[in-house]
Amino acid sequence: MRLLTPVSFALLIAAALAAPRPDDDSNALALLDQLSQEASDNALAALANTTTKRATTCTKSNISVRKEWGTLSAQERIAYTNAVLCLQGKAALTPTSLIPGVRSRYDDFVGTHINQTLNIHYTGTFLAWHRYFTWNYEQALRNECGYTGTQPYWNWGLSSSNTPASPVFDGSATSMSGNGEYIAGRGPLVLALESYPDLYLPAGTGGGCVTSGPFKNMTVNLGPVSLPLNGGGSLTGTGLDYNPRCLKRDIGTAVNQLYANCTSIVNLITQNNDIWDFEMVMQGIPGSGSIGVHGGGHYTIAGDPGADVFTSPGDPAFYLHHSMIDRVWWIWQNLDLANRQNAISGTGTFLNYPPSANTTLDTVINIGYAGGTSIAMSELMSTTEGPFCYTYE
Ligand SMILES: *[C@@H]1O[C@H](CO)[C@@H](O)[C@H](O)[C@H]1NC(C)=O
Ligand SMILES: *[C@@H]1O[C@H](CO)[C@@H](O)[C@H](O)[C@H]1NC(C)=O
Ligand SMILES: *[C@@H]1O[C@H](CO)[C@@H](O)[C@H](O)[C@H]1NC(C)=O
Ligand SMILES: *[C@@H]1O[C@H](CO)[C@@H](O)[C@H](O)[C@H]1NC(C)=O
Ligand SMILES: *[C@@H]1O[C@H](CO)[C@@H](O)[C@H](O)[C@H]1NC(C)=O
Ligand SMILES: *[C@@H]1O[C@H](CO)[C@@H](O)[C@H](O)[C@H]1NC(C)=O
Ligand SMILES: [Cu+2]
Repeated sequence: MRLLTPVSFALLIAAALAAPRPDDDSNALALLDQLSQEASDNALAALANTTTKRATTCTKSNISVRKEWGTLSAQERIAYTNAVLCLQGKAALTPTSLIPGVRSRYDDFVGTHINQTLNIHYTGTFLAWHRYFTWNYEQALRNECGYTGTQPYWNWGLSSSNTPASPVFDGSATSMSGNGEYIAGRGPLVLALESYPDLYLPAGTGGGCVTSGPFKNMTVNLGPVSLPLNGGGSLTGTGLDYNPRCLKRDIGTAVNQLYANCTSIVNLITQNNDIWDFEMVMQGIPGSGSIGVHGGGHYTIAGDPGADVFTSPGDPAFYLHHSMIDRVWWIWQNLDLANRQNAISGTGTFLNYPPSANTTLDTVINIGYAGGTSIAMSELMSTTEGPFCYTYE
């Protein structure tokens, strides 16, 4: 038997005191596991099917498996955060003549996301672009920082009854760092989207600089570009200028529970047969009052840059969140590969404003200096074809 340290004992008490998971959400957690298992079985069957499989070097014996943060050993988690710190210490590839504020290889990813924000959210490329972006980040950790693991994900449903106690955010040495310092008297986050009513989200229990865990000394260099009202921080022109500041978070259980619980994940997967419905419900249909699981994860982290749609990859937790977004898409696709593998809907601009051409399998995307090459959507639809060779557990 392992002895509990005072810290883990305190966390156990905190977890026990937290609101218990409602029974229906426990059922949804079991259902989500089941859907994921079915998706995994189908993905591996498709990989073994020589009739349909494209020529690729990905095989069942060398496919890599992405795992939930809480299932990784302490050593594996620390190897991951060490690799992220390594990336933050390496020189940027982006010329400062293009993005003056970049100071690290890590910032290449943040800068690219800022630069392309209005062409990669509420667009036909949203899911595939972020799949490619997150994969290239994983590759950079592996190829440039000696990381030998895979990109972990944060299953939001596991933390929805007590987010700050989650192994992702508990502030321990094996977490992705904890909450920001508590700042009293803040109002709700106000999300404003032109011509739609404002959306109010309950403030979290932080608001200030992150004070614990591997990223407590981290400096955020780029952005912010567009923080919600009460989001903390201030604008610096384009967001591409050098603006060093601490990493702020405003983690709270309320947003996690309202928008990214197990039931919301299962409903998203099972109640949306059409790709348009699936990706809109996932991101929150404007005017519906919902921010979807995508917004749910982002605004659970919140803070600066977490609550800024443009600069959000400036918080390292972004990549665990987007790996889960990718996993949910992967589950949805693999439950009906024949109809969903290559399903695309949407255009090249945010909510089609200004109007632009429909995204198709031939649409080419890029992730700038973050890495990779320009690549067609058709290469990004399967996690075992094109550049990819991974699955989820
Ligand atoms: C391979 O895919 C084809 C076409 O979808 C299907 O008819 C066949 O049953 C699959 N084979 C196996 C072994 O699953
Ligand atoms: C997987 O293994 C095959 C041989 O079984 C090899 O040809 C291929 O390069 C490997 N692919 C990856 C992505 O490691
Ligand atoms: C933060 O920086 C201080 C001073 O450089 C250092 O002593 C400390 O170990 C660092 N903490 C972490 C978690 O990196
Ligand atoms: C779970 O999420 C759904 C939809 O996102 C929401 O309607 C429901 O109220 C949430 N459950 C709890 C306990 O907040
Ligand atoms: C773009 O997609 C919409 C929705 O699927 C469709 O109605 C429209 O005809 C498409 N436009 C073109 C030019 O293909
Ligand atoms: C920003 O995006 C534009 C195209 O939208 C591209 O031409 C430019 O190279 C990008 N800049 C960087 C630094 O990626
Ligand atoms: Cu994004």
